[in-house]
Amino acid sequence: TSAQIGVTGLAVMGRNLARNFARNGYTVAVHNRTASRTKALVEEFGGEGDFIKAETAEEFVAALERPRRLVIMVKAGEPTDAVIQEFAPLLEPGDMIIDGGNAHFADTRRRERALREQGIHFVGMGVSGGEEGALHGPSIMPGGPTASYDSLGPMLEKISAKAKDGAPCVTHVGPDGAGHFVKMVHNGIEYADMQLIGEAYQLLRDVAGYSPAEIAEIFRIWNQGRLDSYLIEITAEVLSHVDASTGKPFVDVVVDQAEQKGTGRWTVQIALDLGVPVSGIAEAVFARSLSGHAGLREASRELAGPQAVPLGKEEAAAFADRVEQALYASKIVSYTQGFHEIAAGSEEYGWDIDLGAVSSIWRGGCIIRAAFLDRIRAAYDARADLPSLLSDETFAREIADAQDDWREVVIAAVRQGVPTPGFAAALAYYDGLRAERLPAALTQGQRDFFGAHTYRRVDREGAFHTLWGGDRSEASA
Ligand code: NBP
Repeated sequence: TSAQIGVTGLAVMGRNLARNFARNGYTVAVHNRTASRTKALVEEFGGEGDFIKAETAEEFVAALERPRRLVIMVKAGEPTDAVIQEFAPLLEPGDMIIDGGNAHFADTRRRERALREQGIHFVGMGVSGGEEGALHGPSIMPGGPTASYDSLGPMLEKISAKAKDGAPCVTHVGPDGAGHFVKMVHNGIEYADMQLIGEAYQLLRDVAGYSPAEIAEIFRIWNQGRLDSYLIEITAEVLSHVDASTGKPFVDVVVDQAEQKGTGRWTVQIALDLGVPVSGIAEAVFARSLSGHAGLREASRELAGPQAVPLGKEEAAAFADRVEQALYASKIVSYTQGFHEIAAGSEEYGWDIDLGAVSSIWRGGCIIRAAFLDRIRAAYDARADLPSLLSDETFAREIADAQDDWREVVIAAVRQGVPTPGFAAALAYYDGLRAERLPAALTQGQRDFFGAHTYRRVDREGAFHTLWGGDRSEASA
């Protein structure tokens, strides 16, 4: 017998993905650099389905039916290149290499180009949902040649998460690096979501005066409404958890320095290159980085702040409702920015990404899964060429309803000295887009003054320069 699919790289993700394929009835060839992992997988989980254990690369390739489908699930970066170099010479035209790691999309583009010359289909595949997702159904974002999706797609649809309406959380995102690009932005949005939830928590604690357990209850209530999402749900779990050794709220015994692996940072770096304002995601990345500067924070502890006045009980409850509005409005802005980045990447690289389909496949399996994504899906269904999520009538109306409270929350945060870079940046983005006139006109004047960079006029076509150092007459440039 031969395997319909092979997985090499059997750490948590690869092992669980291999088991997921096997549990869905596929024969799976399994391989890992260190053979003991392969052995352990088959010993522990061999009963779940049909596995073919391969010790060498040659055995692994020989076990696969043709065209071969070979999934790589190793550490992103050099290990991925090493594994490709090991296997590519053993493959034939039409075979597929599927990289399920968190590769940078530029690496995926490079690898796809190189392997295409050999006739090998390279599929850069974003996988979200962590180890649980890999086992029970992740959200899958495959890129690569359309032809490879014809044979790979049905298998991925089987192992993927399913949205509440039963739709599989996978789609062919687009050519070459499109899948990994979308996975990258997914992670950037995840950073922003987490930051906004963190800000809501801190406001409820420091301004409204609630305890972590009380805040957990508030999040549980929010989770029954429009904020219903995996991240809100686990936030309530984390906040209600009590540390066994001290009896204190768990959140109070954890060092408040957030780490990051890089995909959020990539989202911001690429957004800078594409000229897309993803201020909410950027603030989330910077907030993690600020938290990690322990020495700087220590040295800054004595800096002056406002006299904080905690709210009374009734005011606190009303304030919590406002925070819900601020969180929801800011969330709409984060997604607006993230989808803008995907649209810009799609345009830049000619990927033709269907934004509605992207919102669809994030509805299940992944970390940002949420009822909210159904609304985004509906927005793109209503209008496929929506210029921005904020142009959708429903979102525009919801923000209109939320904006007074959103502003009040940012004002309260500023007044009490609670940092809310996510809420504030989202609001500034919203007001920036709304503004009739921006000071960009002044910026253009300054640029023309010191660098003769020219400007355009509101009333005439063309580029102009004012002779600032002379008689200040205007010349066509
Ligand atoms: P790791 O990222 O920890 O990678 C460990 C695997 O890489 C092992 O199988 C290891 O083999 C193999 N490997 C390394 Br390291 N260097 C190698 C080389 N030069 N040649 C061959 N194999 C090599 O595993 P993971 O946490 O399961 O993640 C796998 C991929 O999935 C990563 O790209 C990750 O970013 C991505 N991802 C992870 C998550 C998550 O929640 N963890 C979610 C989504 C995506 P060995 O056993 O011989 O050392």
